[in-house]
Amino acid sequence: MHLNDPMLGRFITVEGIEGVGKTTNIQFIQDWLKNNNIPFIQTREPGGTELGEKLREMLLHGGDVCDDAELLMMFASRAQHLSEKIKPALKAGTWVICDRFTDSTYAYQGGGRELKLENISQLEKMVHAGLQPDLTLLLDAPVEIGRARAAKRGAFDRIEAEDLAFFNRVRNMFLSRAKAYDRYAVIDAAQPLKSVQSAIQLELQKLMTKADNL
Ligand code: T5A
Repeated sequence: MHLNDPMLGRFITVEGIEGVGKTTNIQFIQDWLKNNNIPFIQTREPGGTELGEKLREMLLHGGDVCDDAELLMMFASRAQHLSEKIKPALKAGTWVICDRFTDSTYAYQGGGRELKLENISQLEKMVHAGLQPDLTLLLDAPVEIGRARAAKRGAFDRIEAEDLAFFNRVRNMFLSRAKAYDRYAVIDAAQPLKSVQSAIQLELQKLMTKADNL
């Protein structure tokens, strides 16, 4: 929706299974935006606000959280995030780079946990009807590669501790959404980092050109 309004900032989300390089490449995206004098904020989900970060801690490092509670906590964090941070930034013409957004909910709670997609879709409509990312960079790699990279970082959190079948369902859901929505760019994250970053840079340039031509 933002590409129709040149006064608004662009909304970029970065998605993918654990360990595919989201954190690493968000640093690259920030450097690219700085070099192009584009004002931006960088944020993440779950989290991004005081309430969101508390929910994140409970979601990733708390005790038992049932699947429906997990879904609702993701959207509670998102509602606060949109109201407090994302929407005000976009309105001020600031670009927003977000590490994960609603596509992760479809992938993890819909694909991984196998919760009903229509429930996720209803919550999506309630929390951000009419607002979608302008560009979603899906960093895609086989689960074994992502897991091996993530494992180097140390102990797994509550969600990371799920099995390979869970993460294969997550990955497949991301890929099927990428086929359905034009805003997605699928980047082969199994490549060496330099090639991944060249592909990301191409997508950022396309987005900037579209914005300039409005
Ligand atoms: N979640 C989130 C839901 O279930 N539902 C939701 O709605 C939302 C929003 C959040 C968790 O919450 C879940 C999903 C997650 O389980 P997170 O903070 O997003 O977690 O963390 P992770 O996905 O776990 O992020 P990671 O830090 O594990 O992975 P990254 O950021 O993708 O990977 P990164 O950049 O740290 O890289 C990992 C290692 O690989 C190397 C890096 O140097 C690093 O060592 N690397 C490469 N090596 C070789 N070649 C490349 N191309 C490389 N790219 C990176």
